[in-house]
Amino acid sequence: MNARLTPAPATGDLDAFWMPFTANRQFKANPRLLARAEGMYYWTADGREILDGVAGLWCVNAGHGRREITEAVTKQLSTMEYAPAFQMGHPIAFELASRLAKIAPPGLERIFFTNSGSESVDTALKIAIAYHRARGAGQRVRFIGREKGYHGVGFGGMSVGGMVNNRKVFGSSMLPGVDHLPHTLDIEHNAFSRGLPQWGAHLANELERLIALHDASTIAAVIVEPIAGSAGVVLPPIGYLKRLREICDKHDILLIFDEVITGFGRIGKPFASLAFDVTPDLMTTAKGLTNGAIPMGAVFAHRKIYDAFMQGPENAIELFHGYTYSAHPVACAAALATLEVYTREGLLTRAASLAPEWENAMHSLRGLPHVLDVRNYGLIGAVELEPRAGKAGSRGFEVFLECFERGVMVRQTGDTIAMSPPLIVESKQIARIVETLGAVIRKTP
Ligand code: PXG
Repeated sequence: MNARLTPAPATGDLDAFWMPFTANRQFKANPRLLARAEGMYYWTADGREILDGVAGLWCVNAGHGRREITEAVTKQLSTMEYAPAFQMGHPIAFELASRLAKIAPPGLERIFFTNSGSESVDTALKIAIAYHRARGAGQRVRFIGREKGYHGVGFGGMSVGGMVNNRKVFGSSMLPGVDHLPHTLDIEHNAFSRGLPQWGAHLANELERLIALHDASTIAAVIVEPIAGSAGVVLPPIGYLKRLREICDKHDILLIFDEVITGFGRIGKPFASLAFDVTPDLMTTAKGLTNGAIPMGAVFAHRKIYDAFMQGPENAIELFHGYTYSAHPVACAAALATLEVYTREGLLTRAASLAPEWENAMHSLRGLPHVLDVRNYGLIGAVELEPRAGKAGSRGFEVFLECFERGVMVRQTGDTIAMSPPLIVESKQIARIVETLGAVIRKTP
């Protein structure tokens, strides 16, 4: 491995931290330690500058070290560090929910707070089941997810998700009654599409087949990412999401969009459902909600869903669900400050104006050795490399490591390199990300 990677800190001991989604032994032998961040950059523990091509993990949409967010968090910590949200309230939780409702897709004006994308997904699944029950359709308990989907790591999200490594070990512990749509990645038909692929809208019709198999009366909801991120960027073919919406409407099935990655400006509108003009019934978010500064998620529910719960005696708790840290005041303060920054700097729509430049830069990588596909939308991009025989993922990992060595952080999933820079990215930084990646791909055998 590479000897120049960031050395361990003076305190030395990396053993105790069981790292998430990481090859622990490999990492601890050659750690990559980030110590500071500002704007578009990280600095490693040994002082090297790293251009952030992934917004942390798709979350730092306004760039690092935003003073307004830090100040709001500091102020809230010194005013009231915690307040419960069960049978109690605090003002900024309501203020934040109202602000979010104003930028929400049409009708999705009721906001349930969580602490992560995984919690948002499991919350949305529970709301879907409870909603049908509240309407007298308690037999609607099945979910339809999609192959290559990623909906976090809770038992619900894992079950509706479709990434084999996240599932295979936990087989018998999954939710029963889950089925999966086919994914929409088809390199044979769609390689090097610019923006949304033309081919594949008909794949949404597979939903009719699953409905015919299980009967609509047993299905609570369909959950998909408008654009799948974790699986290496999978785009919806033109017309696909609209078709899913039509089929769900026809059969009274709820449609859940998981916008943990696409939410908060990533593709040039506040949410993908606005960009694609398809409105789900429930929308899960996290990440960009607080610019990654404090953990927080939010489920946006259509008013009709909330209203269905507001029946029965007024002193009855309508939904037996919530977290100690739902609407944590410090997270609410971070989110409010984040929304201020997004609004003032036009970041929720900035990706739309950068998209053509981003697309051209990404597609300049077409024709390099081992490049099978380039995909892009908004400020999301991916380059799929040919796997080495018998060593899937090794080429992707080497490319990721060498980019880091050259001062650019990208994200690797198998042999796909994904990018999603902070929405403040400038032209010269787009050029640097893509030139570095190109140079590394050229020299990686
Ligand atoms: N849904 C979607 C669509 C996500 O992308 C989650 C749920 C779960 O969120 P939490 O906050 O529980 O992690 C995610 C998370 C990657 C990568 O490399 C993506 C995520 C997380 C870490 C890495 O693509 N997405």
